[in-house]
Amino acid sequence: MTIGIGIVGAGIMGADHARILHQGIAGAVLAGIHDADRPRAARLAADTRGTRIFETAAEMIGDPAIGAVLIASPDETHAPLALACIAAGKPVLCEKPLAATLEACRDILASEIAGGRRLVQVGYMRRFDPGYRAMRQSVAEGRLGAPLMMHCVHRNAVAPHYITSDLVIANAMVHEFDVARFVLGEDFAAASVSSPRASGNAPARQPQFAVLETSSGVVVDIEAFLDCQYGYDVRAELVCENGSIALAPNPPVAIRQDGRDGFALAPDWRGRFVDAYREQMQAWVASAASGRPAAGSSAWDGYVASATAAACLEARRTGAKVRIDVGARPDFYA
Ligand code: ISE
Repeated sequence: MTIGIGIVGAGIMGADHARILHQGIAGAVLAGIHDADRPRAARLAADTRGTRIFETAAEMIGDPAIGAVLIASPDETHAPLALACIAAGKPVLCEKPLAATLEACRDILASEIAGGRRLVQVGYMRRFDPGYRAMRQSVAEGRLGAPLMMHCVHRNAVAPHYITSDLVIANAMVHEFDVARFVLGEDFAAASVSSPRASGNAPARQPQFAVLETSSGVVVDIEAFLDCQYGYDVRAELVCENGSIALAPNPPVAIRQDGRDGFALAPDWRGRFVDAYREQMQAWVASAASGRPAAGSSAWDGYVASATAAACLEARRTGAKVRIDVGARPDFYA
């Protein structure tokens, strides 16, 4: 059985997902594109050898040729689109964040639970990166003793103009919120945030530095600096009682040239996480075909990442340490 995938949004991420599908994902075919900007949809359709263009997202979601929907449109559209897909009984891979507000995240949870099927996977692709998976496994096996601290660095060369200091947290740092929970296997209990002064290269946007505590007392620090100029740089080290485990440079080859010895950096996340994006897509298609819940982040995980971001935004605003209480996870998401 081959599932027809419809993509909403033909921007950077929509185009990247279309390319991955077009290059070949077992059990799936790119079957439709919708973008509010029709010429942009037409360009992507042409790049993917004439994929069908739908005039509205609703038409695409309702079309029998579309078996599952990938949402890569602006954040405010995620919730209405995900709700429409749940109503139509179609699996969804929704780019992060799950929704633009916590209330909208809760609407998605309620609608999925009411429908009785887990249809939503959130595009926190780092869960499919081998480095983070190895960290998670080492925690699960207890090989290095109990985890004590996790240090995370998240740098982009240059951020788009619309990314505000708040969005550095709500749109970029959310990756660390999700993947640190994935690695540690527990929720956060408290957050505090410091905002260093802005770089002269991007005077309107401050880097953000968060310190989170998990319920068992692990401390996770996260630097998010989206204007570092030199490339895409994501690092993580988990420090445990008897050793530490860290992400290795990616790609794992060093280049010696012009008197230097070093590792090349990808210009942005699409290159750094190219394999993770592909694995994420393949896992999503497999879950859509089998009807089993997706292997990646669930709607609950998406909600928790956004709730953690909301706590960090409050901590940034008030300068206080903020308690994080996401409530009990419904059994539906166990
Ligand atoms: C950006 O906002 C993203 O969406 C990417 O997924 C992330 O890896 C990148 O660092 C963010 O700035």
